[in-house]
Amino acid sequence: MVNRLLAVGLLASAATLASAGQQANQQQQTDTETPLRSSMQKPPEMTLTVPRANSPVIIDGVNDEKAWQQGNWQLLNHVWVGEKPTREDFSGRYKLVWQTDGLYLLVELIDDVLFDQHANPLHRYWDDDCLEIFIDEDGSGGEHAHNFNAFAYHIGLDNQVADMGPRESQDENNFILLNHHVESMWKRSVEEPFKITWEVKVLIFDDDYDYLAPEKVMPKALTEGKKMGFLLAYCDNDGSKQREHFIGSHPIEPVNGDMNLGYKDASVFAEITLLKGDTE
Ligand SMILES: [Ca+2]
Ligand SMILES: [Ca+2]
Ligand SMILES: [Ca+2]
Ligand SMILES: [Ca+2]
Repeated sequence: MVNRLLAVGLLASAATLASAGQQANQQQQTDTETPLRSSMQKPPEMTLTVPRANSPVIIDGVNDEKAWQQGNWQLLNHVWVGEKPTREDFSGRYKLVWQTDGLYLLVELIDDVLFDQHANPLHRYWDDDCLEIFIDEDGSGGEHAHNFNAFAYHIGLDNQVADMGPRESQDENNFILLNHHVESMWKRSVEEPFKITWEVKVLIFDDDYDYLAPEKVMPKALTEGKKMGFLLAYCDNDGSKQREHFIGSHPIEPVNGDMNLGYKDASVFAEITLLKGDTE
């Protein structure tokens, strides 16, 4: 920009220079404002587009639907807690598609040991193997530990779904089950026994969700162009007291060395944008 202005200055009269300077100034304002508005200040690595499924998805742990040929695989490879696992210990990838009635997720992962040390689905669910899906319906970001500004759905190996609820909720730690928000099924492979195919349908609820009167709250209908906050992660434990790895879909900027922020701060979520179906 400076070089361009210098070149313009050498060639132009004083009056033309003043005019060019005003134009450059206006251009600069436009350049800085437009990307902020369209991407909600998320850098490219924190954004993802999601195609509309062109055919139905059956949640059965089998990825044979045509819809799963849409979109691109995304890696689950950002270490938030613990050491980087070997490929055999944990590796994973995922795809997203959407329909009016919800967000659909296909996860393929390898985990060498499935471990469910706490039978109670509300007791230290993050220290058992679990798939974790973070949703912020309006992409607002912000604190969400004890409110429904955003959700952190922990899907246990028994397919039950736990999250932190409001401070007055039933459990002393305010943990609640939100099983009706998520339909989920996973299956292991005969050919590759440590490989798991996990299919999930997530109903999208906004911050008006009322856990005391769930039958009164309808999930949101999804529409083209909608933007939401999203992260995916896997808590891998193969037999330890606490989870050994927490591996996420996107990088998280550490605060005092801590990257385990998704369960309480939706501002660290990535941004997904719902698009029309593939145009092939
Ligand atoms: Ca299926
Ligand atoms: Ca493992
Ligand atoms: Ca929100
Ligand atoms: Ca495991």
